[in-house]
Amino acid sequence: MTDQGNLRSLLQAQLSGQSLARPFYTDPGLYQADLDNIWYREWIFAAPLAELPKAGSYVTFQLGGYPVLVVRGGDGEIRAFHNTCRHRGSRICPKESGQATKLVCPYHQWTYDTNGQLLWARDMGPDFDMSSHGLQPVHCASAGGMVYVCVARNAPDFAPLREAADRYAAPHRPDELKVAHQSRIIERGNWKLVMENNRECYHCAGSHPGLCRTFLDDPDLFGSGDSQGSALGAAHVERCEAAGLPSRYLAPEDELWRLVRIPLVGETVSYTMDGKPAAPLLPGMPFANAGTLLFYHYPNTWNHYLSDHVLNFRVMPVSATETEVTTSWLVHKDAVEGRDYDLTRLTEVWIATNDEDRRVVQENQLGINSPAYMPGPYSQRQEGGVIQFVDWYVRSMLRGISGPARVAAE
Ligand code: 3BY
Ligand code: FES
Ligand code: FE
Repeated sequence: MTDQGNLRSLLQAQLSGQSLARPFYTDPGLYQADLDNIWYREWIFAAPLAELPKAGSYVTFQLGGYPVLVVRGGDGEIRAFHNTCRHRGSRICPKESGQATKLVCPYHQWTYDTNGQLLWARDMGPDFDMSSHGLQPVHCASAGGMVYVCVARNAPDFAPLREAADRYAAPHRPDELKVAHQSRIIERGNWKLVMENNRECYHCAGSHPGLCRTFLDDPDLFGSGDSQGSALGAAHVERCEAAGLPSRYLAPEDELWRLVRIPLVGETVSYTMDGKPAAPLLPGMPFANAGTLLFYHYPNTWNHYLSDHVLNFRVMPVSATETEVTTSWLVHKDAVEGRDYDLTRLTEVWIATNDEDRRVVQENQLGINSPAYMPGPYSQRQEGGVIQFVDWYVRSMLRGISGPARVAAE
């Protein structure tokens, strides 16, 4: 069902403003097409910079079929490699994260330095060339305190994102943050359902009692396009910009990513049950009631930069109907748990929100699995962000299948 001709007809038959046809959410062949045409071409959020604080800090993850390793070298540079040994291919780092001075393959102990060079391989004979058996590099870059990778041979231009995200995130001091907590959950739903759900708050009043204490359920603030449609949003942007906080809606033409700072409910300042701060004010922030800097980047991340902490969300596809969501809570590195912040207070709202979202996504998937499912209309008012995401997805897939043969690194 998913040869290129069929896929093209399915994509072309897709009506803007309606949810996708069932195979887009259920079919393993289409899942593979998503990997080939989106996940193996775009920049993918891998880890917060704060997770790689010193030389030898590393993080590993599975990007579709590719095990990937991100490591900070002795020179301080962060690099990414395919996590597959140049001997017989074993994964080199089986752990999800850690600290290493050298990368030793667990199978036959071939040993690489943190720059990916092969340092040692036992009994390979006099003609063996160490220098041509280094780890295979993966494109790696950071923006706004977030490390991204791209497994394509030619990665898309990262410069516009880096410039924008670095500038907007700077007052939150992304290179002075530490990971206070991380959670990893599996949602039994297609990755697009996870992203669609995040791009609207039509479901928020019904699902997120904790989050709604502080997050404004107003589609004009965070949907598609400029948030200046909301007078509250416009006033917030003006006040923050005047205090030196980059806040104005900013996105490239295709809205592959979007930055905008929006207010929270009333006098609340953070995602806590009482709306009061969860951690000390980040040192670059002029005031506490700066709301949240919203930043998403397709296909796999949305983020909140608050005045006292930063939340990074990483979405990774696992199968046609399973998606991993990793959440990182970041606070200033000098803040001490128990003295300056309480972990429960810091994390309880989004732990609950993630779980509530997991449930709605799973129910969404179960209903779509029904042969009776038909694409339904999005609310133009409430689901502009979903329409924009789905349109982006259809365009990206069409571009992918009509472009040159797949260029992902072998
Ligand atoms: O995380 C977000 O971006 C918000 C929270 C609820 C829905 N979404 C618009
Ligand atoms: Fe890595 Fe043999 S597979 S040392
Ligand atoms: Fe939600």
